[in-house]
Order: sequence, then structure tokens, then C-alpha cells
Amino acid sequence: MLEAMQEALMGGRKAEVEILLDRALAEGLPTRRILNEGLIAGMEKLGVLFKNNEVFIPEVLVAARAMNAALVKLEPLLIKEGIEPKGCVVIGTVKGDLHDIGKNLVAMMLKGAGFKIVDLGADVAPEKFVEAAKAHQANVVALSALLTTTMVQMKTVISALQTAGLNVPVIVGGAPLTEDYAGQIGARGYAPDAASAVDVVRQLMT
Ligand code: B1M
Repeated sequence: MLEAMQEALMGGRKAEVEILLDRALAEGLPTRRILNEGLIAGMEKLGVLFKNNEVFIPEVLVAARAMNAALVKLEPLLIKEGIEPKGCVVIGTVKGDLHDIGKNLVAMMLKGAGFKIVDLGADVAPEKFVEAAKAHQANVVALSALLTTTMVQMKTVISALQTAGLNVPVIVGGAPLTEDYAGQIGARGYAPDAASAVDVVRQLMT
């Protein structure tokens, strides 16, 4: 049944995922197994296909929507069973930049991989990242920028976090970014796409 759930999730068939989820719960499958071997495993498989250009943004978006619907159903059970998220990621698009599609994809993939996500949206001022990183005791701060004019804001956020005494690792990404640029501004991680961002965040957590 969990394999069928993976398949339905990868196909973005939200209603089918929800039916299979209800059935799995009714049959008494442990919530942790449903989450890890059904939902997260499906998103991971899709992430690999996405990275290899075998599926594209629309497929990932519909799968992410199905995943989010399933997570909404599972959330109360997970909280009741005390299953801790794998860590907290504060994410946003930097100040002056309204592009949020790529950032949303990264957030969804991370959520699918079991991280708690605090999504600050787009056009986020550096002090908002600092406040949220403090308030949520973030394990990673994730910054997205799509404009050459706004990617410079990433350095400002990293400096603001340092000035506030927060030694939280920062991952950056977005179309104009390069690994070199990420290194120059002191980001500890860079990912060219949403699926790789999950791998990089996992590395930064260890
Ligand atoms: Co804008 N825009 N835009 N735009 N826009 C670009 C980025 C542009 C390249 C178009 C072009 O000229 N060819 C250009 C930037 C040029 C530059 O700076 N070099 C541009 C411009 C100039 C502008 C305006 C200035 C236009 C104007 O008003 N004159 C203006 C700026 C507004 C602002 O932000 N202040 C503007 C506005 C807009 C819209 C509002 C209309 C709309 C955004 C809607 C929205 O996001 N809600 C928009 C769009 C849609 C685009 C294009 C067409 C598509 C962007 C997109 O969503 N791609 C874009 C052209 C293009 O990229 N082909 C363009 C799909 C998305 C999934 O990819 O965001 O790259 P992307 O995310 C990828 C990776 O980059 C990575 O993973 C994602 C998925 O794998 N990634 C991360 C992203 N964030 C990451 C974070 C990570 C890791 C990976 O870790 C934290």
C-alpha cells in the first residue's frame, strides 16, 4: 500500500493519496512508517527524477500539493506521537525580490523531506530573517534570489545573522547564483535546484 501511495504522490494524485492514507491509518500502520516509507520516500524519488530532468516543475508542484494535503492530515497524529521534525529551516526570498516560485518549491521539497519550515515569503528584510531564526531556533536559514540586483542582499542577511551572534548555517540559491558567489558571501551551502537543496540542508544539519 505504501508503494501505491508513493506512486500516487509522484503522479500528483491528491485524492488517491488521501484515500490511501486513510486506508493505511485504518489498517493500523504506524504513522512514522506512512510518513517515511510512503510520503517522504515518494517525494525523494520524485526529487531524483526532477534533478535528472525526467520530470519538470508542474509535476513537482502537483506532487507537492498532494504531499502538503497529506501532511495536514498527518500533522495532529505526528504531534500526538511526538515525532520530531528533522530540524527547522527558516526560508524566504530576499528583500526587494518578489520571485517566490523557486523558493516555494524548495520549501515544499524540504517539508516533504521531514523538515519544519518557517516560510517568511518574498521581499523579506534581513532583520526578519534574524528574528525568525532566533524565535524558531533555526538549524538552517535558506535564502532565495532571482535578480542580480537583489542577490547582494544575501550578504546583508548573513552579516545581520553574524552581528546578532547567530552561528546558523545559510544556504543560498536562485537562478543568478553560483557556488563561487555563495562562497564569497560566506554562505555555507549552495544548491542549483530544489532537490539538491534538500541534500545540502541534510549535510548542513550534520
Ligand atoms: Co522576473 N525576472 N522580474 N518576474 N522572472 C526573471 C528572474 C528574469 C531572468 C527574466 C529575464 O529578464 N529573462 C529577470 C532577471 C534578470 C536579472 O536580474 N539578471 C527578471 C526581471 C528583470 C524582473 C523584473 C525586474 C521585471 C520588471 O518589472 N521590469 C521584476 C522584478 C520584480 C521584483 O522581484 N522586484 C520581475 C517580476 C516578475 C513577476 C512578478 C512577473 C514574476 C514572478 C512571480 C512569482 O515568483 N510569484 C516573474 C517571473 C515569473 C520570472 C521568470 C519568467 C520565471 C522565474 C521562475 O519562477 N522560474 C524569470 C525568467 C526565468 O527564470 N526564466 C524572471 C521557475 C522557478 C522554479 O525557478 O526561481 O530559478 P527559479 O528556482 C529554481 C532554482 O533557481 C532554485 O531551485 C528552483 C527550482 O529548482 N532555487 C533555489 C531558487 N531558490 C533557491 C533557494 C535555494 C536553493 C535553490 O536554497 C535556499
